[in-house]
Amino acid sequence: MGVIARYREHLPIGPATPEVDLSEGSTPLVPSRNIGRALGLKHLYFKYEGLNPTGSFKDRGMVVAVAKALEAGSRVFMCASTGNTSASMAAYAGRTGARAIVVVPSGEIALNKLSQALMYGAKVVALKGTFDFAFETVRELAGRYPVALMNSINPHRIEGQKTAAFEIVDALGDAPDYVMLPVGNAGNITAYWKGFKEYHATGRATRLPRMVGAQAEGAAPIVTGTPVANPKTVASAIRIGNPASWEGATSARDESGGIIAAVTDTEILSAQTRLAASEGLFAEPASAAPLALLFRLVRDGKIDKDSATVVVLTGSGLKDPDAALKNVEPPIELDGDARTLAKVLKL
Ligand code: AN7
Repeated sequence: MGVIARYREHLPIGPATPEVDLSEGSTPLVPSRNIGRALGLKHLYFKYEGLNPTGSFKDRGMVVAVAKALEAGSRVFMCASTGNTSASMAAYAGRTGARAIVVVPSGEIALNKLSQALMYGAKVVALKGTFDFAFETVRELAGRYPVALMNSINPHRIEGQKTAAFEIVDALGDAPDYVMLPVGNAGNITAYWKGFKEYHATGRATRLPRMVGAQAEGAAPIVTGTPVANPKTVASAIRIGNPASWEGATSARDESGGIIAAVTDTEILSAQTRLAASEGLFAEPASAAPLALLFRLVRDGKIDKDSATVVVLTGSGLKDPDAALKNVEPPIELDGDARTLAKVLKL
């Protein structure tokens, strides 16, 4: 069952909305086995969004945006992307027989995300410049030509993405104390906050979480309060200098009593490795940013040890093996037999 079937009554879906479904959503909320204990946190969970059909949380919003675009008669979808949005849009376009046009910043997106967009049949343009420039360009085109803009300024994306907040409450029985996630174009933090507020308003949750956003130090416009002309970070998914949902992110932060802070690339890569090696969860670099921030907040005594914390792992580590491989020992190259192998391994 996809998110439209599961949360239909909370979504802008009517009898005229075509059925679209890739069994997205319903991702596991994995209790921490080792990191929580090491930090002294009793209730730490990972919302593993990498298990969505295209490997990221984007599928939740895309399924709703695609259903609504089809309902409105659109057959050409367009987006700018740091990779995951384009993979997701291309998949749903392929599935529904629509055309997908993807504009990515040339040389700036992870290879596996690019391979997804191409395999799902999108027309991919690698545009020279930043993501922010690609986004501006696509926005301009969408204003001028009959194409549906599928970036997260499309409100139906936010509607779909809020279902992740519903799932967390449905799994835990109430909202947690902290929800931590990476912030790039800032649609997701906006969507989560909307979801928690809606569940709270209907009484399904008795409280609201504090929203904690993580940006990368070289791409931290919301933290510094100024757009970044040339954002730089190993976490290509959140290499964004002028977020479209800036206002949504600061509202989520301020209304919830949360924070948005920056972490370094070194912290991101080390959190990514620790997450994989000690929890068995391989997430892409952007997804490790909130975990890196959690380490810092715990160190600074800012997180109550009895609190329930959910760290959202927004994308699969398989999206960007190049980034991951920079931070681990390479395989042992060996030309030998069982005896030499045993010796090398010190068995
Ligand atoms: C894994 O795909 O912007 O703050 O074009 O891929 O809602 O933008 C991706 C963003 C976090 C940030 N984690 O979410 C795109 C794109 C992963 C991501 C984010 C992205 P937003």
